[in-house]
Formats: sequence, structure tokens, C-alpha cells
Amino acid sequence: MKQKRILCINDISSMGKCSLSVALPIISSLGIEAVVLPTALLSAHTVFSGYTFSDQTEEMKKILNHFDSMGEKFDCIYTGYLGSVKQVDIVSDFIDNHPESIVITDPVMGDNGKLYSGFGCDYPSAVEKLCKRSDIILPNLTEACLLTKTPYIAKNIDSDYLAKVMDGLSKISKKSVVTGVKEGKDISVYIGEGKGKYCLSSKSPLIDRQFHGTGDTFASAFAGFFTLGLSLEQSAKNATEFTQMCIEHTNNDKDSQWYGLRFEECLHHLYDMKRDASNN
Ligand code: PXL
Repeated sequence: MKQKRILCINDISSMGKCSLSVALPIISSLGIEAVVLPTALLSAHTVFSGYTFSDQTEEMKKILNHFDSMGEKFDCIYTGYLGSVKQVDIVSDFIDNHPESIVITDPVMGDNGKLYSGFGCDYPSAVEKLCKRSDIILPNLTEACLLTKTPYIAKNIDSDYLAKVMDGLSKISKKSVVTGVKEGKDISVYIGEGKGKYCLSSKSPLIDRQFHGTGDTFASAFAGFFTLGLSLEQSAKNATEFTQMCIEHTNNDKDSQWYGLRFEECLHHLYDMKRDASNN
């Protein structure tokens, strides 16, 4: 079978595992070629104070033009952290010229009800334009609220509130997978596939500790499984299970807090999940 190929558009943070340093190993572990397009080079992710930031907008244009001059095609275009409105436009134009690709967008822009530092208040509406070009979007609840202009609620989410958010997302993208929905002592993932059509994908006990890079881990695993041909539901389940394993493993290490998930020691589970999928 021809090897699948994903174009991963995301930043590279030297320290604090997230973005490309998570996407590359996860996608490669699934046997997929990961072609990486860095949007920015940071010394550490933006939750560390004093991080350095080198914007790669000009380089991105040159790299994408080079790919196009070679006639390169991608099974999937998976986007994460984009540094600016301008970058969103560059990526949107590239997507418009590549209708053959599945487009999976993780609209990385915030967590815990807040925009990440470095993004202006015009950023969510630019990301909305990108989401409208996507087959599937993978927001956390904060990002879902920013996209749908719904006030963020941190916990005890009820069904009316959830219906409002999911219906709002259905106007932006055909399919969405929303992570980080806190319901009582649990944390859930929901799948939306049109107005009034949403369902619970998974519910796990909430570990009340902040882990960095969980969204990137989930999105990378999801993009990988979906590109391999698994259904939306199964891709979301596998990505959740893998992320959960990484969280539990990291939770045993009290010093790991801001340095991201200890996903490296869990990568072999991806191989098992892929094998189980092909045996079914
Ligand atoms: O994990 C999301 C993410 C990606 N990239 C950068 C970040 C963050 C979250 O803080 O700062 C640079």
C-alpha cells in the first residue's frame, strides 16, 4: 500500500513538548510520512515566561511555493499553531489549491477560557475562516467558545450549553471534535456532525492537574488515525485513549508539569492500536 503523507503546519518550540515536537513522532510512529512546515521557532512554548519567538512567515511562503513547483500532494493537511492572521491567509490559500487533501484543523489559540499570549483579539475570526475550509476541526472547549462567541464555562457543563456550542460549530465546519469538556468529576470529548447532531465520544475521570501539549497529542494521533482510513468516531476514541495513557504516565512524574507529556514512552501503544485496527 502507498505510504500516507501528512503536511503538518505548526510551530517548533525547542523546549516544552508541544506542536511539531509532538506531531512528528506520533505521526511517524503510525507509519505515516510527516512533512513539517514550521510556522515559528520558539525557545519554549508561550506558557514559559520570557520565551523567544522567530516568525517563519516568509520561509513558509517559499517552502510552500517549492512544494507546489514540484507538484507535491498530501493525503492530509493538518494545521496547529499559526503565529498570525497573515499565516492563516497563507495556509488558507494553500488549502484552496489542494482540494485533494483532507484538511484537519486544530484551531490552537487558547486554553482555560483565555487566548494564548501573543494573539490579538482579531485572531479568532481569522481562524474561523480557516476552520470553514476544513473537513474536521479539533478545538478544545476554550477554542470552541472563541469560535462560536460563547462565554466560556470551566466546569459542570450542562446539555443546553453544550448544544449551543456544538450548533455554533456546525455552522463553521461540517465535523468537529471538541476536547476538554468538564462534566462533574469527568472530562469528555464530543463529536459534532451537523446542526443538532452531536454525541459523546468518550468520558474519562478528570485528573485535576494542568498538562501541557495534550491538545497537540490528541490532534496528532487523531490526524494520523483518520488519514489511515479509520472512521471519525474510531479516530477520536483512539486519540483519546492514547492521550489518556500519556497523561496517566506523566502524572506519575511530579516534575513534568510544564515540560509537556511524557508521550515518548507511550508511542508503542500507537503501533498496537494501528495493528488492532487493521485486524478488524
Ligand atoms: O500546545 C499548544 C501550543 C502550541 N504552540 C505554542 C504554544 C502552545 C500553548 O501554549 O505556546 C507555541
